[in-house]
Amino acid sequence: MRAFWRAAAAGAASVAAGVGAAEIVSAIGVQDGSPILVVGSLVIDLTPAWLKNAVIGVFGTGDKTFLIVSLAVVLVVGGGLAGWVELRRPPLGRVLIGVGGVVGAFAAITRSGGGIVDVLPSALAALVGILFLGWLIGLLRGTEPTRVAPNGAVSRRRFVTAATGTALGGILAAVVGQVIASGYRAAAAARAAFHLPKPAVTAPPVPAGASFDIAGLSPIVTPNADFYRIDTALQIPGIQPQDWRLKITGMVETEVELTFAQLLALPLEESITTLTCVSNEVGGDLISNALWLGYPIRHLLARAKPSADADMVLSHSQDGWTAGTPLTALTDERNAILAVGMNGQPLPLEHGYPVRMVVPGLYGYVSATKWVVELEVTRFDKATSYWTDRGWSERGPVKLESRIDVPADGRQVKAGTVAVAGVAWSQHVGVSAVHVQIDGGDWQQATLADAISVDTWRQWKYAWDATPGSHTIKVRATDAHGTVQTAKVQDVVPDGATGLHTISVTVA
Ligand SMILES: Nc1nc2c(c(=O)[nH]1)N[C@H]1C(S)=C(S)[C@@H](COP(=O)(O)O)O[C@H]1N2
Ligand SMILES: [Mo]
Repeated sequence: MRAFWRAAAAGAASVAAGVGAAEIVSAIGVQDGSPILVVGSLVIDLTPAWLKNAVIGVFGTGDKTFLIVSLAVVLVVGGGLAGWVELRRPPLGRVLIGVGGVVGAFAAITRSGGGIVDVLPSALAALVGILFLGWLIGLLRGTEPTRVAPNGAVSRRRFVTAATGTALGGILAAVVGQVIASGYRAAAAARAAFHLPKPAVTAPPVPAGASFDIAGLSPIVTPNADFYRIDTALQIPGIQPQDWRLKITGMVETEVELTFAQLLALPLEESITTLTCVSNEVGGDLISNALWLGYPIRHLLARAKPSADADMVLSHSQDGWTAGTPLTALTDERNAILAVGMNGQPLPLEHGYPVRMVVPGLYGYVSATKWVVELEVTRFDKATSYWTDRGWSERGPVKLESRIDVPADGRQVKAGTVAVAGVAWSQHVGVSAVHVQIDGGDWQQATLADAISVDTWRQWKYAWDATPGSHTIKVRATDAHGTVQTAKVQDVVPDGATGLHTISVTVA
């Protein structure tokens, strides 16, 4: 009987250790994969309405607490069971913990916006739980009296210390994880309650002819969930909108300070702008296009009155990241904005909630500061930024590029007419033509979809008469100045890749 309780305690402690480790990791990295929260929200979704209502009837607004406490009870009881089973029939207890991990992973991946990385915390929880269970049950077995050591080879105290330490460590880790994530979660709650103001200036409608209906071709406007994400933030800054301030400082006549409420009260403008990363390889997917809602930075800079010899704005993120943008890119007529909305939604947390910069024509590392809190007017010969300090170029205009989306590289297609299609961009200049080359032959003119603006990518398509065999397909864009995209291969460092996207396909 004593052994039963000790084994159960070992199991519960192991589960605590696993969950604690996972809570810490999800708080720091994955953000949404907290096993407790994902399983909790899965339970909420699966609970029939009558039971939900009954629980809310009894516990009122404490229903969430009730859920978390119930889950904790389930984890302790389940862990206890695993410990007991592990003592009697190893490795069934460890298998049971593994099953728990699978449930967590399932819950994580089926959450809206859940992705494959969200399974990691649950996988880690299971792994840590299994390791601790094996260790603790091993110790427990050692405490059983044997002929060799009548009082137990391992002292009971050693087992009790190990199990208690494991349990306390796990609980502490879970609590610390919750504390670390609380800023992010509070910001997520504020974002969920926030409704975007109506634009004073709406974006011109996307022309019907801006997109071709071809399976596999990138949609002309990228849904938020599919928008590429690049940043150095291990923990996404959780900014409460009421705490957000933008300061314009440095070489200005008057410093300007703006609250979120003041920003929202300004006449906000919609614009569709493609964003791309300097680390995008030729043919890569670090490029997306969204409808932004924001306020032109040039109006704010006009209030601050930069001094005549300033030529750069060093924008600072809440988490200390910086970008150096040419002052002229923020004061000329282009749509350089402080964005609060993305595709009709408040900025997603990972895309800069509550406020980020969007500057057409420049790679993100020199312009697209997320969680922006300060615009420091300065000079290129006085200040450097996060990535220029790490060897990337001071200036980062987006290069003329094109990409083949369909057919996918390495794909097998049927002989006959095959739709070859993709996107091309020459931000702030515009694309005037796209050509396709099959097996090194003549460059053939592709059909361009209507442009939304010079600041967005443009779809193209080409009807290829595919004959059986292996073929290579290349694409090449020409910009509105008549400049032809270079075939010269350059790596992404220091200022963006060049070269022609080339794919191979087999025609059957
Ligand atoms: N605060 C902050 N802003 C940032 C970054 C960052 O690391 N931190 N990365 C930049 C880079 S390199 C790019 S390409 C864009 C990507 O924006 P996205 O994640 O919304 O696509 O954000 C930019 N803004
Ligand atoms: Mo980037």
